[in-house]
Amino acid sequence: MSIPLPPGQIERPQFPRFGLGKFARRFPAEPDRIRLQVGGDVERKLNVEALLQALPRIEQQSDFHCVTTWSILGARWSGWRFADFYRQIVVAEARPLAQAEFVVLRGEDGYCSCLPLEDLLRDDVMLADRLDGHSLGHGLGLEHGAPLRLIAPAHYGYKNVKHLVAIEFWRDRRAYRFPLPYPTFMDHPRARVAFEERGRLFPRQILRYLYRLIIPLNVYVFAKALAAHRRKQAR
Ligand SMILES: Nc1nc2c(c(=O)[nH]1)N[C@H]1C(S)=C(S)[C@@H](COP(=O)(O)O)O[C@H]1N2
Ligand SMILES: [Mo]
Repeated sequence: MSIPLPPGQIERPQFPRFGLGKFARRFPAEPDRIRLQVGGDVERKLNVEALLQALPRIEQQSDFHCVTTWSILGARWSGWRFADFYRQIVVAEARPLAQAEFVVLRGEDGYCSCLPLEDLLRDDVMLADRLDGHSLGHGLGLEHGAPLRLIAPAHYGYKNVKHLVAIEFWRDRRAYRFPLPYPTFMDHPRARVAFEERGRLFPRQILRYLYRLIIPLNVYVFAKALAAHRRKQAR
């Protein structure tokens, strides 16, 4: 049985390390150790790694769609459901202010993205610390976001922040800008795959075409940076 891919997507057999070029050479200092801060418009800012470990673990198989048009089918993630994290840790312990529903997610490499809280509370959104069946050992691996990443399968890859270190709940968008020097048209507020919300301003057909061209170079740059990092670590 083959399920049709979302509009404009093409299946890719191997899961590449990918992202914005600026972040290709940045790696987490301690890829085995989760450190996650909850902040923003909350009554109490908290480090939540111990609380996270106490939540029920879940596993899920889901497809992953990069805005540049490559898709990986059936990746097996494990970790914690975002909704459990939100209700049992954020609401109970950090206590967000009323309407603090604009969520900013930050990676240790300086990358960040945002999503409305409503989108993050879907059943298939998770904080993943493992990707199995991909010969990566136990963790996510440096390429796929160790020690912790967001998985939001209904949204393009660029909302699925890797190397997560902070999640902030804000009442407005002021605290957020898509990482410089990248233009904000690249960042759709929701970026839903099913609606092909690739970006802003430009027609999706144009973005499909332009983004597709950059895949090979991007995959190369990210793989090369990882190899260099591994050589440095081995010395
Ligand atoms: N911290 C961080 N998260 C990131 C990125 C990044 O550069 N840094 N790139 C995003 C993009 S554009 C994609 S497609 C996915 C790629 O995830 P992968 O490297 O596991 O394929 O990560 C997203 N999350
Ligand atoms: Mo992407």
